[in-house]
Amino acid sequence: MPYTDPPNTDLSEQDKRHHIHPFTDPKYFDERDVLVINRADGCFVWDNEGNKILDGMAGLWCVNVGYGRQELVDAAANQMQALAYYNTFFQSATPPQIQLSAKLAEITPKGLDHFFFANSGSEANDTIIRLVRHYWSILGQPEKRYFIGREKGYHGSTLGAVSLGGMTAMHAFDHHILPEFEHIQEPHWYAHGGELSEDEFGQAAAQKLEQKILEIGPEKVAAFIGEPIQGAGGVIDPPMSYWGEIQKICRKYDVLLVADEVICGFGRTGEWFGSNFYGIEPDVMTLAKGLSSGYLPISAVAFSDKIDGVLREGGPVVHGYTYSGHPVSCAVALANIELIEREGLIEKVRSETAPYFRKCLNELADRHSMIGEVRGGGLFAGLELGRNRATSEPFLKDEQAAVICRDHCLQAGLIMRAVGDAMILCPPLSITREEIDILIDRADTGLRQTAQHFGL
Ligand code: PXG
Repeated sequence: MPYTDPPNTDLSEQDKRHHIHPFTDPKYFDERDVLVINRADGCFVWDNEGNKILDGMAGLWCVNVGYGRQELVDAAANQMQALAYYNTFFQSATPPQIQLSAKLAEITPKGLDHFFFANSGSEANDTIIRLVRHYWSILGQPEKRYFIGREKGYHGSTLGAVSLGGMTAMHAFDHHILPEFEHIQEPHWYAHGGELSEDEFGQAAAQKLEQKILEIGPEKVAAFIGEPIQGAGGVIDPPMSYWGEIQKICRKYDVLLVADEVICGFGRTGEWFGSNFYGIEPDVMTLAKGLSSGYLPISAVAFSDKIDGVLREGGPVVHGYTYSGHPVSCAVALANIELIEREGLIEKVRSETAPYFRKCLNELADRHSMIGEVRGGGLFAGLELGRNRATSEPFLKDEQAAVICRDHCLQAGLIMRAVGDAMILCPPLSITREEIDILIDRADTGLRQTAQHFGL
């Protein structure tokens, strides 16, 4: 049964006493309550005080099919009853994990037919670091160990994944990233484009990869990793000229191309994967979040036929997690993919909701001179805030404009994320036009109150 107890304000107090929150300043709770969410349906969540809030972030970029889908609940319950757990170590497998591997081979880009399972995007990316280095060793090039990522790239929180990522605050947190990880500037035209056209900037941003490879030495570079559209860094969609050039450079220097599809995958861009959206042919892909729409933790790494062929010659794969290919998570992921297919969700995003979403966001920007840039692709977006679009006058860092706007949006019944000075949206793919209207209306209220706050 869903949780329907009457509001219990003690929950917030208990949480403050006993729980260390990820990505949260503990001092935040000195004066504020914890937002306790206790049920959800479709695109809406309910907090502990009974407020119904539109979840403009699909949880944490993951609830692609929306909340409360009975098909996924049934898949989990049935699988738990049949086989709650068995492992995939030591020559074992389970039917849901086998079926999911075959299904993923069908929907991922051609040639990516081999899957390693884990439980989170971070673990999947750590898997990539280990298996890619192993791949180059088998080929007699053990010195090919460097990974190149991007500034503002996000690939997770484990030591390996945080080193792949380019979040300066995360690097500063424990004063250390692993050696043999480098980063190039993110391809954000609005921020760094200067006098260049969007296309020229895309090329120039990609050429930074070539410069970095030459600086390190191509014989030492194992792979380049990037999110097709950067998510946690502020929804940064590169110019269309970017990815083709990146791919060319990777091929030229025999550097593997890794597409981190943790956010872009499973329909977010109106295609199955961000790689389809940009016409990328990666050697490796990271999958998580939308793989199960967040109903259970599961992630996977997709490897190309070529990499798989080499790994087969390299002896045992000395890597794995107790819950790699967990049968219940795999059953839910399968049911999730079937649901996406049956409801034609990706086609609906591509031809209907994403264009409507974008039209509404552009109209919202027309009404608010605080919105300097509307960016993103498919059903996710970033709205860059500044004091005035016409003069490009930014907010000061300690004015915390986006955080203030986020709080006003929440008051208005909408969950958005604040990243730097940008407001981020990533609603469930099941969102309807009517719900997009509600979302825009509430964002409008939040923005108006933010403008009032700053006397604009
Ligand atoms: N890759 C990408 C592209 C991600 O967005 C991960 C890997 C790591 O996945 P796990 O499952 O280990 O969290 C992510 C996760 C934010 C935020 O602040 C974004 C993520 C996670 C937590 C917070 O927007 N993305």
